Amino acid sequence: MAGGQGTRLGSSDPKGCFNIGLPSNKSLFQIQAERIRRIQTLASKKVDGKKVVVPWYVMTSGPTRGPTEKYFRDNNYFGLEKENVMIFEQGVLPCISNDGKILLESKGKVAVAPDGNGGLYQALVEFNVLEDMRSRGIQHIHAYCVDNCLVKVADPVFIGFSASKDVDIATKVVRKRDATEPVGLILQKDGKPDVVEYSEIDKETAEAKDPNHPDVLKFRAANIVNHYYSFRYLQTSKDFSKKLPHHIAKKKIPYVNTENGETIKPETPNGIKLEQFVFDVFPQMPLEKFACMEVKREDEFSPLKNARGKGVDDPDTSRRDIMQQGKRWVQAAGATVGSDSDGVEVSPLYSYGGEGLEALAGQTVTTVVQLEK
Ligand code: UD2
Repeated sequence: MAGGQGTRLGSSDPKGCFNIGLPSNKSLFQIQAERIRRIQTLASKKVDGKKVVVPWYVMTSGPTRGPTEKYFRDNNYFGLEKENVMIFEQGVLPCISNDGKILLESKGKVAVAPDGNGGLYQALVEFNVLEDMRSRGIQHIHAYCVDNCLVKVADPVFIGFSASKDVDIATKVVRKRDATEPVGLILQKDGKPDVVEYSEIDKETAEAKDPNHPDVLKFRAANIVNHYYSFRYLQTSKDFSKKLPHHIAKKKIPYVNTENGETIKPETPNGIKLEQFVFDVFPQMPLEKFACMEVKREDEFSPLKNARGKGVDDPDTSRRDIMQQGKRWVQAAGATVGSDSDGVEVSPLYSYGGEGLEALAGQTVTTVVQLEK
């Protein structure tokens, strides 16, 4: 899911193109592409060296589609085969004024905005992505948030866990950092799995402690936009893609002054944008067809939400988390890392999850090291 606009990040480029400042200067898209290449290599070893393809479907929105397609072309799909990377586009919804009128962006043009990451399901139908999956015999799909630099793309553990339980939807969660962390919360509501988004939860619910464990939050299963779908379920998208609820976000929306045709850029929110949320399909699931897997934040979740300097969920925390993970991996393989080193960048082409680093045993890694080959 790469249709979000990096407004909070302060960048006009698609988030996947963002360079978080690693020694290699790799962008989020490149890191994810190389993780796919590595997982193809690891899977191939399991089938006597036969070629394995993990196709990559990249959902963009109006503003991000062109720049994303160009970025992939200019970088030769980061070593992936072009025919296995499909870039598609989600839909839009009209922007509405505070008094309930559809806003015009200019004379004759309705102001619209991307329809939220829940627009995924309709986009899969519109762009025949489901047909492509069917033609490839795909049975298991991993959907994830582009801005999480630690994301284990096509994670065999998560997919294997979900397939072994024969569920239709599964979601990865991490322990919520604190009551104010801007994340959705996976919970059970009226006997069904559900998610309450951070923008729609009240303070006391967010702060409530678990009655049996007073030292932890009652609602602590933090959503990290990391979902598994069975193809068996996802192929039914057309049945529900237009039935998802709409969530509102109060926004400053440029609109036309119908007197003189000029576009006005408001200083304060003058209307709402409508968004669908990708997890709003969860309540469709009977509990026995839904699974939730808690994973370690330090190894799986470091979202890029804020501009540099914020100190949380920003480019520096993304870089830090990748370098520290690489350091843990090489130390686990038996290498010594110099105390003055701020970490080790291990290329995904070299290791997907810390495996294959045995050759480093007994070696000393003194500074920032980029293990590429
Ligand atoms: C999302 C989750 C929130 C929590 C948080 C963790 C949803 C609805 N909310 O909140 O529960 O997990 O992330 O980081 O999932 N996107 C699109 N099209 C759109 C809007 C968003 O593709 O129209 C993508 C976006 O590129 C990103 C993901 O969806 O990959 C999450 O979007 P966001 O970062 O705007 O969502 P956020 O942080 O408000």
